[in-house]
Amino acid sequence: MSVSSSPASLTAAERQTVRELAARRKPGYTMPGELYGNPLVYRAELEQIWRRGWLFVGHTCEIPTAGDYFTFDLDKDSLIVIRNDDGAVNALWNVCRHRGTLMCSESQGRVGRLVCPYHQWAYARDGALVSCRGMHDEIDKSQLGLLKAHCRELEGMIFVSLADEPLDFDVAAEAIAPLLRPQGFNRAKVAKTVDYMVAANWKIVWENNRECYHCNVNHPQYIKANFDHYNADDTSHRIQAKIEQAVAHSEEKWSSAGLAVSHRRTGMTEFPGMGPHGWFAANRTPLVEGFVSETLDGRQVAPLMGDYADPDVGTLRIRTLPNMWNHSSCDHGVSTRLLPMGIDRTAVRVTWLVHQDAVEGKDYKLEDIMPFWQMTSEQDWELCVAAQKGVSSSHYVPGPFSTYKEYNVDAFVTWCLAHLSSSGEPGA
Ligand code: 3BY
Ligand code: FES
Ligand code: FE
Repeated sequence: MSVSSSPASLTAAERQTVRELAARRKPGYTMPGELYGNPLVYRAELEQIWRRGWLFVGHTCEIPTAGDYFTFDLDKDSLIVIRNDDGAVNALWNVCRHRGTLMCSESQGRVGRLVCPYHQWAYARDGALVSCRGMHDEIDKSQLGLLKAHCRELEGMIFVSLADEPLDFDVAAEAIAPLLRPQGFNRAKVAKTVDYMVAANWKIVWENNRECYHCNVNHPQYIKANFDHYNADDTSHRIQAKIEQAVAHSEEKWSSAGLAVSHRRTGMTEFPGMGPHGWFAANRTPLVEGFVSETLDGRQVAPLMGDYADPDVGTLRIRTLPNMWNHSSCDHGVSTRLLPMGIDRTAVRVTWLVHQDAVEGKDYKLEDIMPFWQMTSEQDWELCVAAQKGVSSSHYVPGPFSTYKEYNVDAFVTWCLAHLSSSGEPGA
C-alpha cells in the first residue's frame, strides 16, 4: 500500500520561492543566511532531501535478536526498525492501522508482538495484524498490517527511505560493500553511544565535516593521526610526495591483501552537486606513520575487527548524505548520525563499535577507544554552534570558499541546492 510520503507538501508557489532563494547563492561562496534561517527552506529540505534520500538509522548489531527494535523519528514521522523472526530487518511505520496511535513510544526494546496501547490490536514482528479483539468479523486483517518503509542492510549498517519510490540503493551498496565488508560490522557490538543536541542547522554540521581547513588549529588529536592537515598549509612538493608515497605504498599492500581501497563513484566530487548518485563515498587511506588506529597515541586498543589480520589497514572513511559518516580503524569503528530537529538544531548520535567478542575492561577500555572521536566531535560541535550564531547575524555576508581546501564544502552546498531546486520528482 502506498501513501503520500510527504503529507504537508510545499505548494508550487512555495517551491518557486525556494528555487529563487537557492539561486541567490553565488558559486564558490557560502550560502546566503536565508538558506539557513528561512523555515520554508527547512521544510523544502525535509521534503526534497530527507524524505527522498536514504537515511542511516543504526547498526544491525543494535538489534541482534528477533523482536529487538529501536525507533527512528524524523520530523513528525516515526519508524520501528525491528528484526523479525526470519532474521530480516524491517522498518515499520509506527502508526496503528486502527485509529493511528503511535505503537511504540520507547526508543528501544524487544517484543514478541507489537501491541497497540490504545485498543490492543496486535501485530507480528513483521507488521502483520494478528489480532484485533472486539472488531466485527468482516475485518480483513490481511489488509491492515503496519505499513513498511523501504529498509536496506549494508554490511551491518541499516538504511531506510521514507520515499514511496526511493533512490537507487544498489549503486551505493555495490560501491560501499567491498570497502565495508572486512570491517565486520555484522560481527560487531556497540561499545558506547553518545547523543548530542547541537545548536546548529544540519547543513552547517556537514559543511564543517567536509573540510579540514579548520583541523590544524582545532583538532590537535585528529591531525596527529591523519594526513589531511598536510595539504592544508603546506603545498610543497616534499609534503605532497610524502603523502603520495604513503598512499601508493599502502594501496599496494592492501590490494595484495585483498582489501578494497576506493570505488570509482566518489559521489559528490565526481558528480558535483548533481544526480541521484551524488550521495555517497567511501575510501581507505593511510594513517600517519606509527599510527594503526585513530586513538590518541595511535596504538591498537581493541581486538582486530572483521577480516583484518594486520592492524595496518589505515582509516576507512564512508559518508552517505544527508546523515552519516563513519571513520573506522583496525580495532574500532565510529558512526556519526545526524537528524535535523528544527532549523537550528541537529541531533547527533556518535556510536563506537568493536568486535562482538571483545570484553570491556579486558580486551578494551572506553577511555582508550573513545577520546579521539569524542574530542574531535565535540570540538566540531562548538565550531558549528559558533558558525550558526554567525550566519544568523544581521551582518552575515556570504564569504568565499578556498578552492584548495573547501572544494568539498562547495560540492556539498551545490548538492543541497540542486536538490532544493529540483522539480520535486523522485530521483530528479
Ligand atoms: O573535522 C571534521 O569536521 C571532519 C572530521 C574530522 C576531520 N574531518 C575533515
Ligand atoms: Fe491502535 Fe486502536 S488505535 S488499537
Ligand atoms: Fe572538524
